Amino acid sequence: MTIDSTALATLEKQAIELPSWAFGNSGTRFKVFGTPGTPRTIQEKLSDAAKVHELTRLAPKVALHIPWDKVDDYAALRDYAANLDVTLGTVNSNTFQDDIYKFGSLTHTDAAIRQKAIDHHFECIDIMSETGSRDLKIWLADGTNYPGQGDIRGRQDRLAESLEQIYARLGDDQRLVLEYKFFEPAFYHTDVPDWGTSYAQVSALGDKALVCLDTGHHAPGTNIEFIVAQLLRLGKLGSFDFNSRFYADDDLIVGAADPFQLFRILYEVVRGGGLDDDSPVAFMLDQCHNVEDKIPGQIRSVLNVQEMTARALLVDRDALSAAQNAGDVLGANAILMDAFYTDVRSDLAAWRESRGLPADPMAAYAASGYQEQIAADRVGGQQAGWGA
Ligand code: PSV
Ligand code: MN
Ligand code: MN
Repeated sequence: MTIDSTALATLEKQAIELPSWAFGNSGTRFKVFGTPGTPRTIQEKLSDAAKVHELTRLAPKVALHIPWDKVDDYAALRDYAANLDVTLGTVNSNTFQDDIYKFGSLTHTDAAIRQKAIDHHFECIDIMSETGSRDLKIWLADGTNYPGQGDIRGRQDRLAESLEQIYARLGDDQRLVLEYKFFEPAFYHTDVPDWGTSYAQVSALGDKALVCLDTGHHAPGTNIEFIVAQLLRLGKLGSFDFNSRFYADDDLIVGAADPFQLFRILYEVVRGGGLDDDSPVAFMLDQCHNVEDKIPGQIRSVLNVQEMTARALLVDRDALSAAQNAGDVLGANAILMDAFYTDVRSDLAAWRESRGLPADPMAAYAASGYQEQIAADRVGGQQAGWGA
């Protein structure tokens, strides 16, 4: 099986947004290991992200997290990014690290605290207007640890009211994506635990509100591709946070833990029109690199998405639906598996070369001298997030 020209045209347009925080040092609650060359500023994070894009042409946008990436002049940051041939993407809000949000943010019982959280989102929307970003991504740590601790129903109602105010502030070309996560940091209940809750909340808001699906935010065994198919069918899949997991919200390199799952997800994306020109779906990474180098970690990630997209595009959909309609269980399964088992790496390498890109972006990065340069230039790099 080879990748045909229609598939190559789709692959050529593929864009995967990188998270600024992936370039900072991160770790577990046990230890954050430092890495030579870690960026000290958002400008340095942008230049690292631009390197990933330069070598792959897959990563033209960088997502910001506020306040981690706060600056005085966002118009200047926008220009800075443009000079590096990248643009500023999704703005992620953050109501999970301040003491006042200990018992919730948009769901809090105290109207003054809810207002503070709403104001933070207003600030994010103002930033989006300056950076030219389309999407506001909201992930809430809100939830409880013990049965009875909070009024689950009341919290939903307050969430809906808070989101309504944030939604009303969006510009015509701006959107809100609501991310769900089944647990953590709250362990008994989370206020937006699943796609159904996110869907119910964003549906009440309007067309500019959609669901964000983070692949690491489901219970083990969840059929994520089914959720993808359903949200695409409903026109409410706004974005992906791609990463992979073995156990909880591991934030490992996408496609590392279960390449087949990534293939199945991307097949449903293709099937549901998620790669079409008018698709509402934004593709983002939400990863942290605890022990591996960050820039090659991001290069590996976007290449994994590209490879699995290429394999998903190889599925012979006519033959598949014929087999499905004929009740040919094993035939249909074989058609899907044939595409999954096709190694597209050498075809993609040749295609990259034909476009003036390195055949092997990982090797090209290692040979570029960039890592040595940043290690020498940057002293005292940042932690992802909290140290930023
Ligand atoms: C929460 O686990 C999450 O996936 C959200 O997207 C946050 O904004 C992100 O991680 C960064 O910590
Ligand atoms: Mn996420
Ligand atoms: Mn997460």
